[in-house]
Amino acid sequence: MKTKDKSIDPVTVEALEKADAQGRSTIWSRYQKMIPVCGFGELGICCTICLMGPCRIDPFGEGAQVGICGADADTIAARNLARAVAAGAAAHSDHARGVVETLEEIAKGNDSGYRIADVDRFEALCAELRVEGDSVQDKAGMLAERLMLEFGRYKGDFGFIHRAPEGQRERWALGGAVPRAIDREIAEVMHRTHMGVDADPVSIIDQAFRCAIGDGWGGSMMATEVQDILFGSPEAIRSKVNLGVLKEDMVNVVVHGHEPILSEMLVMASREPEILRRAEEAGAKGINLTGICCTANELLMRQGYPIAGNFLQQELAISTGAVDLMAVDIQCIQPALSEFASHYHTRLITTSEKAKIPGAEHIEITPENALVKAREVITTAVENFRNRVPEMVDIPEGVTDLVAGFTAENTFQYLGGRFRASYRPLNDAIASGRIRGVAGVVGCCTPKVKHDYNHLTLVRELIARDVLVVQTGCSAIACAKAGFMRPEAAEEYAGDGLREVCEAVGIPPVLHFGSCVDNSRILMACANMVREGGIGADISELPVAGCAPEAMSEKAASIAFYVAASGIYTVFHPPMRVMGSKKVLDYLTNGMERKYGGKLAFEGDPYKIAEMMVNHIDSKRKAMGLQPMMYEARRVG
Ligand code: MSK
Repeated sequence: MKTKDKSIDPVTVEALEKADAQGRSTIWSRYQKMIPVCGFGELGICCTICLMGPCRIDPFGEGAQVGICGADADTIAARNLARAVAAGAAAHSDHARGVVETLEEIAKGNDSGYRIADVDRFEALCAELRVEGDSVQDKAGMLAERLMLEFGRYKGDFGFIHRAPEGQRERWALGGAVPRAIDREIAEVMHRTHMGVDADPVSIIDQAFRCAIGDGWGGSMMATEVQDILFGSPEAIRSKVNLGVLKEDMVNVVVHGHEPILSEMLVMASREPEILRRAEEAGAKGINLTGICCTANELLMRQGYPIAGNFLQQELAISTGAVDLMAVDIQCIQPALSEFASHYHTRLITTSEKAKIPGAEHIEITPENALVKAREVITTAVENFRNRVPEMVDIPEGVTDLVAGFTAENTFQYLGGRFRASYRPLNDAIASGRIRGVAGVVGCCTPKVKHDYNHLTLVRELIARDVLVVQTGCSAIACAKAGFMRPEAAEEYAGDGLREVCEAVGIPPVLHFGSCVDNSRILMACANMVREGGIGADISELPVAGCAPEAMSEKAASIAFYVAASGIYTVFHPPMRVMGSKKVLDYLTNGMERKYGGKLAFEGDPYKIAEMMVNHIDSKRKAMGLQPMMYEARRVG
């Protein structure tokens, strides 16, 4: 495959051509070596769960139709998928646990460097969860304890489930899908899928839905809430994106992973006069902090720090020869980074006890020592600036402007203004046919799909048809690079109705809602639209749809599961590994709708995905008797 066919982003193509010419191993070259991928694994009908196998089912019906224990293709595919969902839910929820531990540190009164940045949000959450106390410190301790309960509670109401519309809660209660506790549902997926336990594919998949709901309305929502409390609730903010944000004359520190616990402390350390003085002494004009993946999204949303790239660009950032240090925490960090960095002067530092990489240095950051260790990390970067090899420095020029920082809470302020700060303007615009509906386009990028292509094509098609798009994760970074998150994008790409709304209030037609855990913001936006009334009495009645068109991680599977189980039609690509099981495929794409109000679909062509999502949105508009659309869709291209 030619390099230009691997990514739609010219900046990525330029950097990749250089890396290829230098003979570097990249995620694309490793993927090529893996082709053809194992067909049994791809169809989900290879079982490695017990030690009798591995077993695989012959999809052509000639060889084995059951494994050694008698599990058939349906049981095997269901078990494999349920385990993937549980792993994704575990990742999000363990992230949340780390954030709550940081809140606990504030309660102890230790000089950790952390503080409560959004007191209003903190007080509101305390009131919502009926946490009382004499002082902020007191309350912080009790709030942390109250939230920790959600991981292992054995009675009482779960998490933030009370925030979901009543209709959805009733569906979950009827279907036995209300989570009992975050960790319990993850553990139960693992138990049920152990050899010789649950063999009914629908029963297994339903447990995976309960586990995923525990992520969306539990772990992920908790992570978002507490991060906003600790680091500040985002507000609309301008910044820049793509590899060109790296600076030749500055110390470049790239943060990568997911937890703002690390990056926020690096921000503090990088602003300290003594460290800045040392940078100057080393010959640098300052410290340039930027990021990859969702840590970057967190820094962007709250502080406006620029983003160097999304998941597939992590090695390419190092290939510029200008990254003095890459600090990684958890999730989406390719182990290949350590071999890749060995060809450059870049210091690769792992910082989480949970994520070590052979060949990388380890500086462990905990809530107790965060600021001290963050200083050590930044100082290491400053010292390493001296080791730059000028002839190896080659930073591609492209950068794009963007506006980020939208949330379920502030979106209505931007849409309605100070005097009409409610979801009413959004609901009215939808009801009157100015805006068709809302789509969440989220998730990763993968070498299986031309980098960023599905994200950009789908989002361009949607906004041309007056669908307001909200985004998180690497999908948000992809569309920011393409310029969809500039207010001018409304004029350039949006249909007339959406353009009018965006131009009236000065927002882009594509709103950046944050990192992967911030998909909980999208759930809350849907709940708020229902609460405002007039366009659906339940999330499943709203003219909304979701999509992860270049999914890669198990977290994406968990997100798709909780979004669909919350009543939202959700398209996913590459397909989940269930194509070898008619029963599981049929349940996910059809049968589950009766129980949850939403369902999944698998499709890889972004034009077809757009058609499917728009058709779904239109069917919901029709069912609610909303006005016909005011304008014809804009022609794309
Ligand atoms: S970082 S989970 S590649 S969105 Fe959240 Fe990007 Fe997917 Fe990781």
